[in-house]
Amino acid sequence: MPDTVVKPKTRVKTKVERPRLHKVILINDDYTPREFVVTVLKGEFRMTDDQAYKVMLTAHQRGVCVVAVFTRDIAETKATRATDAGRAKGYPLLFTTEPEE
Ligand code: TYC
Repeated sequence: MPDTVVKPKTRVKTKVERPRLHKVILINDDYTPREFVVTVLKGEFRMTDDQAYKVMLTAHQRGVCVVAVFTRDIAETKATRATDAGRAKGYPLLFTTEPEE
């Protein structure tokens, strides 16, 4: 009689987690012109005039404002590009990133 063949009952359970999102944060300073901040926000973050103005004003009044959330790579790329746009004009405009809780 042939041996009983026991088939393994192991199942592979694939677990996919959403990538953590990262905030892009606009930091206020005393030198960058308001209008320039608005222009950068519109160009890099595809905001309307209204949205960009509100974000700029919030950073101006409170010190910082969350601009948007993205996956880490995109958040870092956009923050760098937006910061570089200010530096190219000699402004201390600064965008940083931070992981969402
Ligand atoms: N505080 C700047 C000014 O008065 C304007 C400004 C707003 C700069 C927001 C940076 O993130 C900023 N000209």
